[in-house]
Amino acid sequence: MTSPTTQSETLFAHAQALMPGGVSSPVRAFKSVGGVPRFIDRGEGAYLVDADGNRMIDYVMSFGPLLLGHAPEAVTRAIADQAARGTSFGAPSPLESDLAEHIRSVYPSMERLRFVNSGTEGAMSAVRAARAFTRRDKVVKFDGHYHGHADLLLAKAGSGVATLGLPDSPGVPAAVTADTLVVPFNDPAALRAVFEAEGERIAAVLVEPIAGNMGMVRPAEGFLAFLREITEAHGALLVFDEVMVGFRVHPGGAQALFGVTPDVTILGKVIGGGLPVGAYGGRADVMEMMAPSGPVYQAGTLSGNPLAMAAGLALFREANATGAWRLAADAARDTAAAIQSAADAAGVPVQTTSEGAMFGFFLNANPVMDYASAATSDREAFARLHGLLLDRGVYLPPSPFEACFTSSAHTPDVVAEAAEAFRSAFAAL
Ligand code: HOZ
Repeated sequence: MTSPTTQSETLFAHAQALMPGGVSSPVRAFKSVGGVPRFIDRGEGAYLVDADGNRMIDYVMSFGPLLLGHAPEAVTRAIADQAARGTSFGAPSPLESDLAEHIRSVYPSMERLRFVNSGTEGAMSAVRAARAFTRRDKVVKFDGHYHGHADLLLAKAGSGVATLGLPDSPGVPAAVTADTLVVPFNDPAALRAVFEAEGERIAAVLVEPIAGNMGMVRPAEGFLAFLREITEAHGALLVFDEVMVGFRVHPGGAQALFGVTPDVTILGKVIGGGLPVGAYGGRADVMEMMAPSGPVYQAGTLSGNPLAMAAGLALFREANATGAWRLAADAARDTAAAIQSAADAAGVPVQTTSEGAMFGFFLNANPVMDYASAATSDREAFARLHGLLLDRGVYLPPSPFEACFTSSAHTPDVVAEAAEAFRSAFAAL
């Protein structure tokens, strides 16, 4: 039943001679699950096809943006049309305002926003804005939350560093993270203590409202509302990093789902329909700090790139017209249920969760509330399960510390096919 990997092996060997670890981003090197990373030839709807011709149901979906599945006609046509009109201007285009208007209609808290090229850029720019606005330096983040790889936020950052077992990252000077205060997720007492000690120096609290980079971990009841209260009480800003959950856990993102309004929001790849893009935005008085309105500098030639803007607009138009979010959400709920029932039947302890078009699971007998509990999950069993599923035509994120994503192309038939693979894989575990 082992799927062929000869082509991926050859391509991986070639890539390793050219790029660190053979990849452009560490998690996809399969270090934590073993085996050869599948080199992808193409995506088709809910499926990936690798260089050996293996066709796999994709539950990564480029870590979020592909709400319509791979290569949806509406998006590829919009990209081709725009490419014929120019791929980069280094000057404003009306597409930026069109997409900004759509985003603001869904995220009214983003009174002003700026496009950047990735979630990482969005997070570092949001922190710069918050620091300038509050005239304070310290930033609070949560253990296991990932806000991209900017130096100041690369402290206990979940995701890739957790996957690879790195404490954090060499190359980040201690002085740069000295103002980054890390507290456990879902622990109001710890946060209260930090605010009691440092409240007047804290510019912002950054949070993934549902964590998606230490596996998928929900906020405890009332935790986000507590963040809103304590930041307001101390004159700090609340920043929601919705790079993973935006347009995913709810059509209006996590802030609509939980009814908590942040001061600043960071969005990522989903607003570019899978092309490289990000944005940060929020209260007008905070965002007007940014140049050229205000003195805070942040810039980029490819920011607001017309291809990415056109792709994002096409994705949202098509998703609205086809009810894509609901279809993807049904698929996430049903896939999580299939995992739960396959694990139960095999007697494997599992914790599953889904919200909207996103789901996750931990091979853990106990509920997961924070990074410490996520880290007690059975990583070795996850690695074996990952391989068993690849051989059965299901592609999960190659790390127990990533979340899973569906699309409207994950039809009930596709989910039924995946459910059969889960049954067989858990039985073989
Ligand atoms: N941790 C990243 C997503 N949450 C991984 C991105 C990638 O390797 O493509």
